[in-house]
Amino acid sequence: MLIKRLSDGFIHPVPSEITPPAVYARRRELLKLMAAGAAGPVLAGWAAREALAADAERPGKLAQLAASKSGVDGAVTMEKVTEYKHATSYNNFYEFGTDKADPAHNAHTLKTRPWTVEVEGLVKKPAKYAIEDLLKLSAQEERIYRLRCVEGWSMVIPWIGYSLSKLIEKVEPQPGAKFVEFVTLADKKTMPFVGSNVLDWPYVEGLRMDEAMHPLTLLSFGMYGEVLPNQNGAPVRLVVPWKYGFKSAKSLVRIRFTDKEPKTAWNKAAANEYGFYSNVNPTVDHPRWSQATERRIGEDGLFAKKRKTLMFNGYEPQVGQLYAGMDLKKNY
Ligand SMILES: Nc1nc2c(c(=O)[nH]1)N[C@H]1C(S)=C(S)[C@@H](COP(=O)(O)O)O[C@H]1N2
Ligand SMILES: [Mo]
Repeated sequence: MLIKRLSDGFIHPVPSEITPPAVYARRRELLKLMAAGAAGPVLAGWAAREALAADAERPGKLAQLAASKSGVDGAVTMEKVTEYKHATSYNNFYEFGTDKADPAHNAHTLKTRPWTVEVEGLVKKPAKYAIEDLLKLSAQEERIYRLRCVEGWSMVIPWIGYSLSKLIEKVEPQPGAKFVEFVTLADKKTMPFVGSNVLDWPYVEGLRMDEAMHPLTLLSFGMYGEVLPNQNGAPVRLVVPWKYGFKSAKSLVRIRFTDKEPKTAWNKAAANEYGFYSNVNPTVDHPRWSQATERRIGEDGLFAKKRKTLMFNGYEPQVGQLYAGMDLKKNY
């Protein structure tokens, strides 16, 4: 059955079919088959050719990062994935400047090896993980998530990583742990804006324990089949797809379990604008602008229609229960 499907065109795609999205789709198909344990000699030959084809279509020039297709229901497969060039050139990473183009220009100075992530606070097994060990802690999965910035733009990105819950289970939080704090690198030598007063460095974010444990919350090491570009938060970042982009802290160095709500960088900078929860909510306006619509990066021509922003960024079926009974206007 499987072999027949493979011989039906997967093995010998006509050259005109080898367009980047097609190669990408077939690579994903292969990974799915491999995950199902269907890899055989025929497939292996195909995989070798496919790898060559994929190599020619690599979005960047970074190391590849293999991942199987995710079983977590976070995909937005009906939507077009944002082009790599947009996802890597329009960024917020204030350590490298406040203009959207700054991180792509400046983040080459970030040194991502050696890199460690310290897990501390209210856990039974505090540990300092070398990035190499963190990468191997659980199987890498590819998940297509929307990322929606509080400023009103969004992207659809094929992230690679695994649920943060895998790490949390490993370190065994103590019963008193109610929140998780995420601290990111603040290195004046390599990050030109650390030292400026735009934010109180280091950049800090936080989640409630159940949010951190939710399977959608991704500890991400890559995107588009490769390791993360520096400007996107190398070598490891968070992706919390139902919250505004600023909750997805980049270049993590410390994860701390605590009994108190962490003081986050944006909340400290402007408490009335950036609350702790920061769930994507089209009915709660930012004090200075509406959150009802968004523009998708790459589709932003003069006449491109804005999209309606969805409650919890479209992940309401998965995460709505976490906030049952909470006043989401008060807890913005
Ligand atoms: N360390 C750090 N992480 C950060 C930021 C930052 O300035 N510093 N910006 C946040 C904001 S506001 C957004 S919208 C996302 C952007 O992620 P992207 O560049 O991969 O799209 O990163 C978030 N993580
Ligand atoms: Mo953002």
